[in-house]
Amino acid sequence: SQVLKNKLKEKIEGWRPRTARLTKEFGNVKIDEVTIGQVIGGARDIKCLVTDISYLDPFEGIRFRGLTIPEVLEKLPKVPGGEMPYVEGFFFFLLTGDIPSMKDVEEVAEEFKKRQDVPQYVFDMLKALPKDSHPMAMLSAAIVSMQRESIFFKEYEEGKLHKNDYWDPTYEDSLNLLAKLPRIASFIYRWKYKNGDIIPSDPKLDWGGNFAHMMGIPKPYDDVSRMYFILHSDHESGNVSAHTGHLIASALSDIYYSISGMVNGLAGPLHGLANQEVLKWIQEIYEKKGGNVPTEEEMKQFVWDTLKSGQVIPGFGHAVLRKTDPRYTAQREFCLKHLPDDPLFKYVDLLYKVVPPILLEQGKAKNPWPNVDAQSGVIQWYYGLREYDFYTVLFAVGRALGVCANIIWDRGLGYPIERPKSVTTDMLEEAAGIK
Ligand code: CMX
Repeated sequence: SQVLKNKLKEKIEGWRPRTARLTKEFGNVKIDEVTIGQVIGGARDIKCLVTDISYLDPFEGIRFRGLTIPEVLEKLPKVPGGEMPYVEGFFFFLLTGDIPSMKDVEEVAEEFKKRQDVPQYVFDMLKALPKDSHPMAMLSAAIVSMQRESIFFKEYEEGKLHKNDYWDPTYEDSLNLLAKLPRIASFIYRWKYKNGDIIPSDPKLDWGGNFAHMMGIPKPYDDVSRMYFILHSDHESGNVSAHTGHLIASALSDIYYSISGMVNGLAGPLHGLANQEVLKWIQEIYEKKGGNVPTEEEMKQFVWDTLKSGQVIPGFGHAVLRKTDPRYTAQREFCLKHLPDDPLFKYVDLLYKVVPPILLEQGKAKNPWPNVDAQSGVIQWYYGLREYDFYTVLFAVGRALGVCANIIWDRGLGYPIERPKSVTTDMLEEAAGIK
């Protein structure tokens, strides 16, 4: 079906004059200035990227195509019998900015189903890796191993592609890759942790539902998966994973190279891996307390001990957000509804109470509030997914939706290769007037 592709074509062509006019007529208009602190400090807050897929307000949190998380969860077509929207419909929405009809959703779901078969060599390659390889390394390797499937790469090599059409094979590559991710991720899980007992795909199911099925986890894990993938999809373009994907793609490397690189960035403990770190950290208290929920005083002591040993409190703080992450809140609401009495949820709830005042008292973190990672592992644990090394793979599958959407639009609008400028320490000292 061409419904999504035709709509996307219309949207991209309609948008191009806006981007072209801004560059041609207003290219010298200043929107920011850069300080020495920002240059040394990881380019924090410098406005130098553009995306229309999502926007992160420091106080309100993320909006996808203008909608808040509660609005997205409410407005998008839901899977019959479930509480959560179709991931397929959400992807349509990310790409076009329009709420899809049920018919649109079904057509995208059909596209994904047609493209879901994973080449055998991917599984062979994964099986050849040592079993103690980190699942994120396995995922990244699986994705890059499929680079030979890239339609963009082939068409570019053949010299057939006009710049205005770059987005088209990028779209095809994205759909081909996204369709396969539930299969690859669940294979890694079952191969690594369930003695290679692989569950075949069920062609009747939607993308999120089929993932839950292939993981071997019963309902309502299908809804947990859909929610998880939607919440983790995009967080504008400056975070490490999205930025890495965009940067690699800006060299016209194809989707397989770009998304594999995106996965590698997400695998760091300050970024996606934090959700695994949260679980590991909570488990430590859990074991110390023999499974009992600690008192508020005990929990405070544990938080201070972690800080005093020079470690960060995983799941708290954010480079942009200055308020509780709405992705945290959405998952908290899910927990309050489905697992209010779960002991780990009680831990997380207690942390929500004790950590922010401590981080404020310590006075270092600019944002003392919890981020998405503080809550997500608890839900996975509750539904039986206890191999927390795997959690960041779930994040990556979700994040691939947003990063693919961004890369398709980058190509559609003809954004150039990215190349910020460096300076030397001498130059900064000169600018500061101390040299
Ligand atoms: N615990 C302890 N210290 C923290 C902290 C936390 N949760 N968050 C920030 N700080 C410290 C920083 O380490 C930094 O200390 P130094 O001055 O000694 O280097 C200081 O506070 C200032 O940092 P910041 O400007 O508030 O935060 P950054 O923008 O540099 O970093 C982040 C943001 C997320 C990396 C940081 O808050 C952190 O390490 N949090 C814990 C890890 C985590 O949860 N990451 C996941 C984020 C969401 C995601 O991407 O998945």
